[in-house]
Amino acid sequence: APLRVAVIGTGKMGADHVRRIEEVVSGARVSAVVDVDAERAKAVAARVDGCTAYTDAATALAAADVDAVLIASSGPAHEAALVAALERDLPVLCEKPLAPDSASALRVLEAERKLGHRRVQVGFMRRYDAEYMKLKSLLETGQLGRPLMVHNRHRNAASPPFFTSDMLVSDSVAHETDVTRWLLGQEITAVTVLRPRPSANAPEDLQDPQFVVFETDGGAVVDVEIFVNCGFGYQVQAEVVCERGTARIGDGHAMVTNMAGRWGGTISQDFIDRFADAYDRELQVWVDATRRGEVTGPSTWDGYAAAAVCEAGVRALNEGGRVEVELVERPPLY
Ligand code: NAD
Ligand code: ISE
Repeated sequence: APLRVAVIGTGKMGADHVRRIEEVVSGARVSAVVDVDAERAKAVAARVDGCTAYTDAATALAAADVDAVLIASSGPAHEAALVAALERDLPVLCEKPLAPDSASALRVLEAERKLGHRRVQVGFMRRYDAEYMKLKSLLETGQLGRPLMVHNRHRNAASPPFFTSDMLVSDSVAHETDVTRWLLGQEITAVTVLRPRPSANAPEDLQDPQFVVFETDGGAVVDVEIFVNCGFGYQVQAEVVCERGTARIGDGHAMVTNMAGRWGGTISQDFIDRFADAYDRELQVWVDATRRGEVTGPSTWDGYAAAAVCEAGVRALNEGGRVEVELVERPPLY
């Protein structure tokens, strides 16, 4: 029987994940949707056969026809939904960030540790992007030697109205914290944030762009250009510089056209388009693992580590200088 999923949060990501489960992923269907905005939940439920709309997550998770949970509400709402799901021992796919701060992430970690087995996968979907997967495989062969540096560029066409300077780090660079830890297999130990003079095209008072530097416990140095009002499109690039060579992804040259004395191509305009395949693969892998009774992918530990790095990053942004990352001891469960 298909996995019956409750989707919590039916905004931009939640609604897209409902469509994905119904139309793309095999072995699952959406049996419940939850949103504090009742009308929004009802509108999404109306598009799916046998789907009930709720306004309260705990009520939905108590329903008899819910086997698993996908959390796509706003970051600050994640902890309550995660704890409610863990109390019922339900498998969870939780959109990034796991939690908005490290204390909140630690409470989730503690709830899962008490349960005694992993139940949570965090939605760091870049691990399922074909280009990032290729890059990771190449690094694992060892052909390039030891990674010394990573250069990342993370550009959004425009930031949403609620975006703050802190969110460039906590919401956007959150992805590069996970990419760094996953690609290098190292923890991030310190963060520094430089603040170029803001773009005239950024909303007033938004520190955009920013230049973030990570140091790792393996001695690597990683930089991230985060620019969320670049205007021209959505671009995510990564170049790993190793002892014997370099590898770069994200140039987006799927098709190059030649016309009228020029060559060129198009640029994605948002993450829904750029990472469509990654989200599809992420959900299919989650559904398949869940049906086998397994938990794979980015863990609660990965979500906690990202939260701790982002917290240090926000401090570095606001206080200046280099801020060290303090992690608790890694529990044996992870
Ligand atoms: P959104 O604002 O469009 O949607 C969030 C929805 O959650 C809203 O409909 C809101 O009413 C609802 N909500 C808020 N609190 C709730 C609660 N307590 N219970 C139920 N519903 C609640 O935001 P979004 O862009 O869809 O982002 C949702 C999540 O996805 C965030 O965690 C965000 O960081 C993440 N996200 C991930 C990616 C990615 O690339 N992986 C991209 C964008 C957003
Ligand atoms: C958003 O929440 C995401 O997760 C996107 O992947 C990222 O590019 C964007 O900057 C974030 O705000």
